[in-house]
Amino acid sequence: MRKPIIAGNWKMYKTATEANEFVEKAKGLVPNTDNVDAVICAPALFLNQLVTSAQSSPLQIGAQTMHEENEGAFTGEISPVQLADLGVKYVIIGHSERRQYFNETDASVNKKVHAAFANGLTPIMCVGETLEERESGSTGQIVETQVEQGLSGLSDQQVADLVIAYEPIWAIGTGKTATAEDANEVCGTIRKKVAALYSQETADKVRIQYGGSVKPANIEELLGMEHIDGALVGGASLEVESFVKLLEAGS
Ligand code: G2H
Repeated sequence: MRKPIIAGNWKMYKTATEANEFVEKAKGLVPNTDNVDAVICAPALFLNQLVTSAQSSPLQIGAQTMHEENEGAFTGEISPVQLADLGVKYVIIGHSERRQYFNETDASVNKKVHAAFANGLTPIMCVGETLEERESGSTGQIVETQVEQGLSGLSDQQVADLVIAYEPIWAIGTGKTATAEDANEVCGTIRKKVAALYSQETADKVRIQYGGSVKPANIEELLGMEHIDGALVGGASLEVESFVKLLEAGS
């Protein structure tokens, strides 16, 4: 059985003080995480303090992006070596906002996924279609291509350990959610693609999250679907109470 993973993606929200308050408050409220992985992907500035403050809690800390090189003259960037050294466990790779505003491509996503594994980080690799692509009926093809190119060159074991987040771009921060059935269908397409590229055994192990306006009101239905193993959550992960409700639904 795949263990659900609920990951908050704070994007560019919160100050250092607010981030600390969140973790302190969450410590007493986060449910037993034997049955669900609870992750907060925070702005890079707070990762150091959050890894320390979350140590005595079930929360695990993730980054929202990283560079693919271990070091170098890349002003403003953060390397996988630096993240791993801090004790960060997860890193979101290729979020649609990175693809849209920072020119990330399937090729750069692939390099970053390899770099994450090389440094002991678990990548949360994001894929998803635009509204135009959905309306033209090419969702399956778009997502399959993103999966194939993003995973290129990875071993079976790495793919089994990976987390894939299916985030339809039209559902991000818009309040529009894909129906649970639609989300499950695309997550099923992703799993089938992994089975074709690797093996059914590997496809049965990879965890696939849904992301895009997930909230306490819709999480249970989404998690009840065969191919949905968790959620990548933006807005509804910013308040402790709401994040805890999401975890409770997953545990
Ligand atoms: C999609 C999601 C988090 P939200 O970007 O990755 O954000 O839940 O606010 O739609």
